[in-house]
Amino acid sequence: MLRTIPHDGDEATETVAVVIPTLNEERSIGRVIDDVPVADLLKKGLETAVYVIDGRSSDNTREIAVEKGATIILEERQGKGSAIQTAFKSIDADYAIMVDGDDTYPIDMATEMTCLLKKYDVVIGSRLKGFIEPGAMSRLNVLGNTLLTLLARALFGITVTDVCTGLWGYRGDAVRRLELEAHGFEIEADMFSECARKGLSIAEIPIRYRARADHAKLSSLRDGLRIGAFLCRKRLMARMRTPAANAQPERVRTADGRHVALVQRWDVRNRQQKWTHRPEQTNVRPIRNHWTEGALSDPDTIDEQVNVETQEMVLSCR
Ligand SMILES: Nc1nc2c(ncn2[C@@H]2O[C@H](COP(=O)(O)OP(=O)(O)OP(=O)(O)O)[C@@H](O)[C@H]2O)c(=O)[nH]1
Ligand SMILES: [Mg+2]
Repeated sequence: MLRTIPHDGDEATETVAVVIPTLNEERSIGRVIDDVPVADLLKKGLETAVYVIDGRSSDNTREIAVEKGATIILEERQGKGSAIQTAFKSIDADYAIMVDGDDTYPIDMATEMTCLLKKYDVVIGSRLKGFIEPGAMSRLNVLGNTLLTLLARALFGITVTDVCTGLWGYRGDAVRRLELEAHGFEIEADMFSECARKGLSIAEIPIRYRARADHAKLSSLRDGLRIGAFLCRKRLMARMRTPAANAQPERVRTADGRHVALVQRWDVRNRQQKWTHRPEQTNVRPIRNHWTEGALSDPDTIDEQVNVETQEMVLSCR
């Protein structure tokens, strides 16, 4: 059930779900919920619902979250990834913003993120492109995050600068297309590789990263190695799952509201899964006659492109 934070005035036409995974975050959860820019979002026509996906906290996390107007979803299974999977299956909103509950990420940037989500499927808040406050991230973690990001880029061919960030924004359609499997701290690597596999367009905004008031649940070395191994496994599995020549067409809505039938194709050169329309099943005609490499991050060419060699038409699925 969707429970929205009360507001006065402006009319909302779309919805945004703010998703916060928590495990014993009583020291910070109140501030995170307070910082959700409900009024600003409403001015942009967005009604906000805050969901706290709690993994059996033994402190007052849930009580505080309820007091602040959030909806609690209890996740019995362990791990941040389990919480995110449950949230993404339960919510049905036009946009979803995922943010950690330890008050280290600027959730007040949600409005800016939803603006970008009008053009992109996914927005990532990048700490490494932004500013890391003193004491917020150890040198080991800076190194680990940088190495994991370079690995993700090399494996999936998409340029992002902070693959492990805890601040992500999604269009609702994009959330429904993710096939997530990670239960622990590999969830961001899973989200990233799914975005790559599904050919979703990704934008980044630089963010300020704050220090945690409490101790972290993540273990730098153990979880870092797990995340690296997860990225490699996902890449290998993606290779084995291709090409999907006999895949069933899927009906999706493009940015301008049309419905088109798409089938999966494997784009060997870019090592990514693309979505290719079947001309006989749609009335969509190519609007461009060139292939733009790296176009995943270009808002002006993202909607429809044609590979002149194969005559495949690639659409972003919004
Ligand atoms: N539901 C649920 N949430 C969790 C679990 N483990 C961690 N979280 C939440 O996931 C978010 C990220 O966890 P952190 O411990 O901050 O991990 P991190 O941000 O990667 O590590 P730091 O940079 O050291 O803070 C926080 O809001 C946690 O409360 C879990 O088992 N279940
Ligand atoms: Mg944290």
